[in-house]
Amino acid sequence: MLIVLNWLTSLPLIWKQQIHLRGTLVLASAFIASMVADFNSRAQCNQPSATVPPVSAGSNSAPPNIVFIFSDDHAYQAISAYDSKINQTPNIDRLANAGMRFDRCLVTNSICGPSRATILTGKYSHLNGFFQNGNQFDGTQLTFPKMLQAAGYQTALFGKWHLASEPTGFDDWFVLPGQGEYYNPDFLSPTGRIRLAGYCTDIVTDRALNWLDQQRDAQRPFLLMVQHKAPHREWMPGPAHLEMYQDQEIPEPISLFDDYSDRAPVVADQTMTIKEHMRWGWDLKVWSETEKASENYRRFFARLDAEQKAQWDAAYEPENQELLAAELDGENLTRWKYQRYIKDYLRCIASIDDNVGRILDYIDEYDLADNTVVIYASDQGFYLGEHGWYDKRWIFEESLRTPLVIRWPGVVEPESVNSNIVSNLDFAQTILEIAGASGSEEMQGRSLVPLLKQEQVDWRDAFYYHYYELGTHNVAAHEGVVTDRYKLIHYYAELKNGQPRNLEDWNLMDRERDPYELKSYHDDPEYLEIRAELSHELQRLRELYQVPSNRVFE
Ligand code: SGN
Ligand code: CA
Repeated sequence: MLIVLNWLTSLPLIWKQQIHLRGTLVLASAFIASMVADFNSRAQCNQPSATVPPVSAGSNSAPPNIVFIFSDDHAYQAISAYDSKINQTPNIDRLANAGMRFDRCLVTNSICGPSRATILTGKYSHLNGFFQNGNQFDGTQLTFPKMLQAAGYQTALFGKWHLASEPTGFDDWFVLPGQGEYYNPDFLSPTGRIRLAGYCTDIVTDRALNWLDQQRDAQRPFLLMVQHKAPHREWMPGPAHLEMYQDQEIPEPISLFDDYSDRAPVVADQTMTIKEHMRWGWDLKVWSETEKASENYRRFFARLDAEQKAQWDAAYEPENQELLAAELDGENLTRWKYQRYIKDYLRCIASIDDNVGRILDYIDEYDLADNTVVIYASDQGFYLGEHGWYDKRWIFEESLRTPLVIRWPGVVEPESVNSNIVSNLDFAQTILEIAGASGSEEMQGRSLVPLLKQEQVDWRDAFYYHYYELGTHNVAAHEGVVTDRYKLIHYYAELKNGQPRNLEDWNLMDRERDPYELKSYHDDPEYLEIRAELSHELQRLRELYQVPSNRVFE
């Protein structure tokens, strides 16, 4: 099913029909036929056969190995190398201490599948065809793993994939179906489906290490992608971390009680607040006696064996009983929910960090460290109570920004920090250049290698963002331009009471005056000039990136 949103916002959208599909409202308009043809003809031009470039003659005789460790929804606010106020991540910090931390890595579309598609292709959603979760990735497209294969690399992928089609461009792959499960998860591989006992973050790492040990061809460089499910909702900690942070109070973010005033009304219309939208059972792990008899409860615990379930109950039950006795309400209840949420989220991250350590230890032990580039990143950022929220999607800073740390021994100066606007759009070209392979003309990012080498280069000072999905968490479709200091945001469609409607709302954020993004200056006469400049910049970037005047998505 295709969705087309008319870009000419002065015209009303012609909504022909609405269909609920897997929880996401799918909309269709009168433009479908022409836009299908348009996207398909563009997809035809992107076939890899003609465009896989030859191996370039690299200056280094031994191209480096690349280990790409990737998590799902890991906020930079929860990494101590990024000055976290709430946790410690000693192993991710090992990477940052020996490499470069990027302080402003922005995603093109802050949601899982689209971010992954952008990373693989080096293209915005409108060119790689993956606009929102639920789409199916066109695996015939040119991707950086395919190009590394063509350059002589052995490639392997473990963990979360979430692109619906089978992985392409990997010699070996072993992935979670869909979102995957935290406990005793199933995996898909070319040989079928298998269920493995244990905790997902550990198993993904075990498999990756086993591949390094048993399946790696020592004569060739490799790309190893280790992609965790954690710390995705519903934030289920592993057995080793269930009791971490008990009896501790985690600091709250400044905007936990944001009232959404002074911004476009759509900002208040989302359904992703800690206060209202967390489910008592699945999210907060407090099951009432009635719910304990429900199918939901059975499903939640279906994967845990008796021992795991007993450990789980021992960790949560005493606190749950205290909560019931305390009869909290109002802000105190929200505070309690925040504590439960953030502790579970951080417990999931503690496991990721331990497992990052296992990979780094292996690389050290087998003398691979000197010629292996290690990258740590997430598919997007996440709200850890800022604006009262969990989840992502918005152009606001916490979900727009994602962590990016790169260790490249002998090239990247230890403990270096970069504050340029970089993006997941740049990952493909960066990895290709690191490998000594050429990028493709079709890719829309830029290699970060000059920044990694701290060379003086002209860099982008404005960035284009576009979020499309209407449905889960009721976030408006919006696009915008982002600079060091400002954001101009255009909200152009939303669901109101489950119905789609056209919107024409704008916000202008000034992070220097308002670092927590609590107020729009769009209608402030003082900002007329900057508003005009940003608006011009938005148009320029739309042209540069070939954003179609009608948006199409499946
Ligand atoms: C699920 C989550 C949402 C989350 C989306 C997308 N609900 O639907 O909270 O926004 O995934 O996440 S849940 O109850 O099923 O956990 S994404 O990382 O895959 O994009
Ligand atoms: Ca994600």
